[in-house]
Amino acid sequence: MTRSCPTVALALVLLVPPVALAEDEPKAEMTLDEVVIKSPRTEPTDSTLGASGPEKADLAARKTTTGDAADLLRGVPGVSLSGAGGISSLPAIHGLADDRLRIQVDGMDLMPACPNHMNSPLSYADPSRVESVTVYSGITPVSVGGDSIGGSIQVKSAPPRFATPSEPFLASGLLGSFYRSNGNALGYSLGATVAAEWASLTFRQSDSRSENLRAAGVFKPTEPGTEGGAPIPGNVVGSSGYQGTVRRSLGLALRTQGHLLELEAGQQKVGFEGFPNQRMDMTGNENWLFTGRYTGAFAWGDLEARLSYQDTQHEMNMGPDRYSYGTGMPMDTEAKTWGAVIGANVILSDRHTLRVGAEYQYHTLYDFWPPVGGTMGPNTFWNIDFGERRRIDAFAEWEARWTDSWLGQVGIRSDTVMTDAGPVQGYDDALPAWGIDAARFNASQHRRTDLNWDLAALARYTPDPTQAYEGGYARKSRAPNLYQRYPWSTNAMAALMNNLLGDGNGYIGLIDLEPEVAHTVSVTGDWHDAARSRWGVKATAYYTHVQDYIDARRCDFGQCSPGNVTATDSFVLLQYANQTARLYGLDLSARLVVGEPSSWGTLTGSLALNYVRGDNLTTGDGLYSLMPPNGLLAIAYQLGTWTTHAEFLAVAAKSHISQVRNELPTGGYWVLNLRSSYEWRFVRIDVGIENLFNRLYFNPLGGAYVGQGPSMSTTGIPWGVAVPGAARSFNVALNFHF
Ligand SMILES: [Cu+2]
Repeated sequence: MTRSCPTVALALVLLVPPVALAEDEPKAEMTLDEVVIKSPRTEPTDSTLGASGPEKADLAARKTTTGDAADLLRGVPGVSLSGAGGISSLPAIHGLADDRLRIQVDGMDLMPACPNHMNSPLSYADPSRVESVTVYSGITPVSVGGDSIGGSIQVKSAPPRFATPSEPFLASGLLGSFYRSNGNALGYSLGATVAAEWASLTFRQSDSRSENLRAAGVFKPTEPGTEGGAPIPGNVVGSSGYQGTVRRSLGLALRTQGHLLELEAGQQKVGFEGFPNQRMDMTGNENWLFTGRYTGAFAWGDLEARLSYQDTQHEMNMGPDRYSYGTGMPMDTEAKTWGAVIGANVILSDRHTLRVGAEYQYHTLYDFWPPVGGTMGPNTFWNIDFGERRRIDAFAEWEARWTDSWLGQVGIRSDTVMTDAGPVQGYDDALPAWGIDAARFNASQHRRTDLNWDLAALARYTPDPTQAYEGGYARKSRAPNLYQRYPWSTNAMAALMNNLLGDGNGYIGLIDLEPEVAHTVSVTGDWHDAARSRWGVKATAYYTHVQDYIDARRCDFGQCSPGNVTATDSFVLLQYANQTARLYGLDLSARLVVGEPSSWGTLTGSLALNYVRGDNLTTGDGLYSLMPPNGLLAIAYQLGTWTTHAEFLAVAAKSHISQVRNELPTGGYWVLNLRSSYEWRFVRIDVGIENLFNRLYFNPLGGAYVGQGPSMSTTGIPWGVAVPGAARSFNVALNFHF
């Protein structure tokens, strides 16, 4: 396969201006390791101040004690996490979440396949494998954006390890385990690598499980979750446990001078994952992922090509904390996604780089609910039958280092997205509850093609080594997903099962939805000492105007009642709608190191403050699920390989809410976390206490609590209870590597 790749490279060489080849060879003396491992020009990370990520020490500590890869983003300026299942939190950047962001795991765009987006892209990432997380929260370069209106998140595993001439055979392994007292959560990870100088074979596996989490106080009545079952205590978060979440992968990497080929087969399985803010639980998920990736370094620059295939079988039903109604309610989803990406960084000269690329993605989805009898039979209910989403992208981005202090970057990108879905049927189309909506949907045209384009332009001024300023403008667009266009039933039960937001409401799709188009201006200032080792302050201000923002309106047609339109204190049925929105805000982060790395150790203080505001300009409503003003103050003490952290998080009350959704306000709170780690040569031990003072609080992005009881009707579960944060937890992790 290595032989065929130069052909692709050659084709690309022919497309680029001859100046690229006429240049002398700036990379010729670069060693192989530098080329394949660091790939310094593959990503524009160092080109934008808007890119950030967790501190290395934070990442190392977090990844050992969690089964949820999204946890690794905690504390990154501008990022907040929406609660969902135990291993599937959804990140938001500057108030934009889910598939408004481009989230890539090892360069792949993994597709969720579920009417609740339970199997989110990051739920497939094994946190113990993650080596780096890059968050593009400012002006996102078009080379890392596309089909999104918010920022981009890139989660990456460690690059393959090879032997060296001095040590021609390499074998390494790792074994780790963690325990969290809240939920009795337990997890392990293991891995082994054998490698020669030219080949490397790696196996990784991890597994985690947790019982239901406890809140730090009573937040709802003590009642049985299921018919005649044992009462669920008032402080226990129903449907928050998970088990059997296995992730395993086998990867082979081959290299020759300047060329790297990586092949990987990965499987993710979930036995059960509860969702306290959804009306069902994931009772099974099996995801297979096959990928091939080629990276090559040439005299003219570097080239990357990727192929991927994702196959998902997803099952939902009522978990043990919910009414089963005697029959349960199976809901199945089958999806396949093919992806191909090719991209090149062409070094035009010492100061000019051109990035070009093309992407193709084809996603198919079948979402069907087998019959259970009564009015929910005798046929299978088709929520989405043969849903298709096809995306074809191309981009070009030019980066110029005009002088040592001025950098400019401009990029343009075209995204064409086609979506379609086949005809549907209800459980029994002879019944008006199913037949009328199905006939209406089947009579309409389902195919839509969106011609989207993005533009990003930014400039950076670095007057001296202690300060830098960056500003820019981006136009970004995103086509609706299949679950925003095609769910068709106005029956309350069916609509309640279609919910991407965790607000407990029901949603009906709208085929005529237009793509969202966001216009963002953002400025960043970065001040620090010349070596970036003692102190730093970074501030980003942003303003985004979104045309055709996909918000929602109350359903006033089909089976929706007049009361649904006016209700202010109940769950409601909604239909997606294009409206105009605006978001703006400020991120501020600061860092100060006190003391020399000497026998007394070093003390580091850091502070992150986030503010975001979002308004629907069409209706005057607030946008859903925006984090109220919040701050994180952290103090770290490091002595040799012993590090101790104290983390103080303060969050203001959430009062600016989405009224159309009857979103719940939440109160202000603070939480203190402590953690410590020590590393010997082969061993690392982490201990921590989260929520040290055992404070009862409600995550403003936790959604509505519908984790127990009769969840299949709008009124079955009391409205007005938010999902609480976790009570105090003692955590410990032990990791060996050799
Ligand atoms: Cu699901």
